[in-house]
Amino acid sequence: MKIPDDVVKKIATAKSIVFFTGAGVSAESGIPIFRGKDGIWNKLKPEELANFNAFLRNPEMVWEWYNHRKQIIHQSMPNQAHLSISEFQKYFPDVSVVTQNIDNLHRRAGSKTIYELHGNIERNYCINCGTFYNEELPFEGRVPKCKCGGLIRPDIVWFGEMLPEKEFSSAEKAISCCDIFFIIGTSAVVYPAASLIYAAKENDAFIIEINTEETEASKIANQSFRGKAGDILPEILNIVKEEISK
Ligand code: BV8
Ligand code: ZN
Repeated sequence: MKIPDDVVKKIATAKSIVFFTGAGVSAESGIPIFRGKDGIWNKLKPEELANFNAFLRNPEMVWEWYNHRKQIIHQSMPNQAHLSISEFQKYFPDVSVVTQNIDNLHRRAGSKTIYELHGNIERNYCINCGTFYNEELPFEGRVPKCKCGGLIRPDIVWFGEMLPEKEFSSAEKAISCCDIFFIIGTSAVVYPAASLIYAAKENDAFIIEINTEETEASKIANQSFRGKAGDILPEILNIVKEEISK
């Protein structure tokens, strides 16, 4: 894959880099994406599973689904895309990850500054008193209950729910002063997360999209690479390392 020299130079001289990621960055770890031909939303309706009323109506079904996804995630490893993003930290002073993913793979790959816009499947809390339960919870078809008797839910942002204020505002701050904004593996259709792409554009960041397909973000990217993140990111990192070592 040819990476234009001016793009290599732009990245190599960056002071601050933000990686904005979606489910596509974890696809090569074996974690299904949401939309598109093999997306999980095709079989399931998000409204039926990823929302609070669905949880109240049928907590066992929602827990079953998240437990199933957690098993897949626990059998998965960070892939070359996660590992390359983590390695960028060795060469640049200010690298942040803003992710829509709940799979914890950026953390497992060694990224340090991560803003999780939609929560994290490893965290759970009581809907009654807010107590957090972040260890593995037993689930034999019965939804785990808090000491206070309240139902415990995954700490994941469901449709119709607000995003965590601190994560979102910290992500906005990082984006407001980044030189390079990578958009990796996202269809850019879920708001308000997707609005951060336009904030990056507003702030004159150089926008680089990596996706196997054209997306909503493609039209505002300064440079788009079509292909798998696990192939493209290591290539970009290697050529930027060469440029830096000159
Ligand atoms: C809120 C957690 C209101 C659950 C998720 C109409 C217009 C605009 C907005 C709305 C609307 N109707 C409703 C809304 C609001 C709604 C929304 O945006 N809906 C969309 C679908 C239209 N948003 C909300 O409800 C949000 N809350 O608005 O609250 C409010 C306001 C004020 C006060 C109170 C309330 C909450 C949104 C969060 C929902 N939770 N997930 C769970 O995971 O179980 S969303 C879900 O989508 C995931 O978090 C996921 O991360 C996110 C985005 O999806 P992507 O990551 O982009 O994944 P996708 O499959 O779509 O795309 C993958 C991409 O990767 C593809 O492009 C593919 O080509 C590419 N790819 C594949 N393989 C690779 C690859 N790329 C590179 N390499 C590869 N190997
Ligand atoms: Zn409780």
